[in-house]
Amino acid sequence: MTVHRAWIGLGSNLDDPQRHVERAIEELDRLPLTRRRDASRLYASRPLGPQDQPDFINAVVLLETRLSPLALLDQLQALEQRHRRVRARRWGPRTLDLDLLLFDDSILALPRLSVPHPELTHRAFVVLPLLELAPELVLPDGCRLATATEPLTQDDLTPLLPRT
Ligand code: ROI
Repeated sequence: MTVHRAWIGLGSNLDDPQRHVERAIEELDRLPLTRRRDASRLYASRPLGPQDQPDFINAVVLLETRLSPLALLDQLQALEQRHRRVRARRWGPRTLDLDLLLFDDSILALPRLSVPHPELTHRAFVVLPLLELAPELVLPDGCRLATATEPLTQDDLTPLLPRT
């Protein structure tokens, strides 16, 4: 079975979000047939969408996995459920969001899963942690992430102090 590289975006803005994200980063290393290869710093970010909700904590993780994209998606959704994911409304607050951003150079448009993540290049809280880990990252369409993104402002994104 081949080893795949999967990039995961993490986000939380409820119920001690830093703890949710830190625990999820550890738990991603324990998924079946999967190893965590790298993790970005944690970033505090202003909410995209409705502003009447707490700031988010965001991070990005690189996994090596022998799971298929849909098997990995199942694992990510189960992990979200173990954090008792609450998602009261669309674009509203949540305890843990795990997005499959990239899977090798795959381009997938399945009913349950679009890869690359359709919002990938529009979201500073995804792009900047990704570029922290992989400044030279090339997207499946052959474009470098660093140049594919719209002008993104770092203003709404603050790295937290390194975890000890
Ligand atoms: N805003 C930020 N800053 N970070 C997120 O992870 C995030 N996730 C979401 C919405 C509600 C769109 N806004 C977000 O799902």
